[in-house]
Amino acid sequence: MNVLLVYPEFPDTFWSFKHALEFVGKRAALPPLGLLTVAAMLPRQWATRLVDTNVRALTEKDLAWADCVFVSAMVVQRESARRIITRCKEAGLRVVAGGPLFSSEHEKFEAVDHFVLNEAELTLPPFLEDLASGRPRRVYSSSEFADLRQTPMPRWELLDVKRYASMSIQFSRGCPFNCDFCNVTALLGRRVRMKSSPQIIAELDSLYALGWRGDVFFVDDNFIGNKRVLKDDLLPALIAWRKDKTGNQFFTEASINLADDAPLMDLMVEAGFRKVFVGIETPDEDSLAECSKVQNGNRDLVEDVKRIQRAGLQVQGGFIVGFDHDQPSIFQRQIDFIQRSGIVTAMVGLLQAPAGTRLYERMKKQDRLCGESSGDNVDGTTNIIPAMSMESLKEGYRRILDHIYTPEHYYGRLRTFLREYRPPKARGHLQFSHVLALVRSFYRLGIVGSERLYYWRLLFWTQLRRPRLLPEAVILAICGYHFRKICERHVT
Ligand code: B12
Repeated sequence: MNVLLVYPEFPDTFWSFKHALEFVGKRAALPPLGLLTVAAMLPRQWATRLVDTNVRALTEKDLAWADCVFVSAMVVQRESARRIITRCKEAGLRVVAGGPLFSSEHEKFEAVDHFVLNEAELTLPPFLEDLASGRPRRVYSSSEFADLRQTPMPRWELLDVKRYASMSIQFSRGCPFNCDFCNVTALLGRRVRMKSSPQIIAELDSLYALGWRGDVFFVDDNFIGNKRVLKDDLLPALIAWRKDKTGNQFFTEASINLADDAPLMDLMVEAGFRKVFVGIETPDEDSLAECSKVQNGNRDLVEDVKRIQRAGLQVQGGFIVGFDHDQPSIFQRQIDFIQRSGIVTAMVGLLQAPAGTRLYERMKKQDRLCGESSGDNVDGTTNIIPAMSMESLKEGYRRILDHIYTPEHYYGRLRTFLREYRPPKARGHLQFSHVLALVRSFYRLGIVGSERLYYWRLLFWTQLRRPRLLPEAVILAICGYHFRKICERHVT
């Protein structure tokens, strides 16, 4: 059996980092880890080939080679997934689909032959058995959650790693918190399930053996979901692993209570973590209570962010407007919060209700759903009829984006961050792509860009005050260019 694993294209969004990737000469930010993991669960005698359409086109030759196609996608890839499925069916191929898009809304994809939903560790084996006996069903799903200690090592060798800005690895699934707009607890549960440290070390060894020295994203829903295991087991193992290595910096996602645990932050930094994405959502206490984001309530969130930055971790933040409790002042409050916190990579979105979430059920009951969620909450759309008028919401949202990404405020925030951030002393690993990015940024941002004045001021300021942070300053200036491009395009 020849199996073609196909990953649909991401639209041009905040998260695609497409305009920043041009600077480093890469095609995609991250690889399709779900498909790489599924590939490792297929019978050994099957031939597998991966086409990540974010990196290269799906060709007629690929289709002619294949007997069967496995497609994976998130909701945000819906349209590209549809086009790929149609093409594969026209080529007479059997199509098997899995991943978060299909687990959330498989009934909308009539052309697919088999849905292998939820976690493949549980649903793929029965599908493969039935296929072998010639009686495969159309839908395989499970309400159980998998034991990640049984998850095989992803087959990274199927990738052309040079085309990616970062690699990804997964230590745990699930999140102990229960924010009502988030898909994670619906898809993956509240119990944090973990791989063992030896599994993670073996995965890192395998990436290192492939020659990977760049960033690695721990794609956990909440990396600090089980702090005890991190402190006693995984982080000491990572620290030992890194002793004789160069490169390979880590980043991840975690909840804000990370700021309460200085020893944990120190261990993470020692283990090689440099960035953490935190769902801040809103400075408004009532809105936090509305969405059950209890972990963010009754805290000084700006001070929390600064504590994490001072520990040596750059904070990226997610923000949301459109809660029922949001007053007209929320837009300016978000702007003030973002600017004061020094969160440079601030992803601000409109509240959306993805199918399967508690928010979706609440909105349905109140008859306030208008269509399906686009799957990308930073594209300026929503499927909720907001409490304030849609016009005021969109106008206020536009105002936030117009403010925080303009060169004046973006570069100002960047400096706030550089002042606060205490980077760890660590051996860097200079890559050709970094030199390329620097040279391209000189030209695009420093010569032809409208931000050139701010760019050179930042570089001189950093060289004078925080010379060790020059690489961060350049990378973040490049990200700012991407954010501005997206703003111009997406928000109407
Ligand atoms: C890494 C990640 C990203 C990366 C994407 C990298 C990439 N190339 O895929 C980045 C940071 C870019 C990203 C962005 C976004 N993401 Co994201 N992301 C994740 C995260 C944290 C990990 C994904 C991952 O690698 N998992 C590890 C693999 C092993 O798991 P998996 O892919 O689910 O695969 C398993 C099963 O699903 C199944 N499976 C998967 N594919 C297939 C295919 C077949 C054929 C079969 C049989 C089985 C199968 O088997 C695997 C093993 O069990 C998940 C959360 C999560 N825990 O999965 C959210 C998640 C996928 N993202 C989500 C969202 C909403 C987004 C954003 C839209 C955020 C936003 N702004 O609102 C953006 C959109 C992207 C864009 N460019 O616009 C949602 C998706 C919800 C949905 N129903 O689609 C998730 C589930 C998180 C959440 N909050 O709910 N994301």
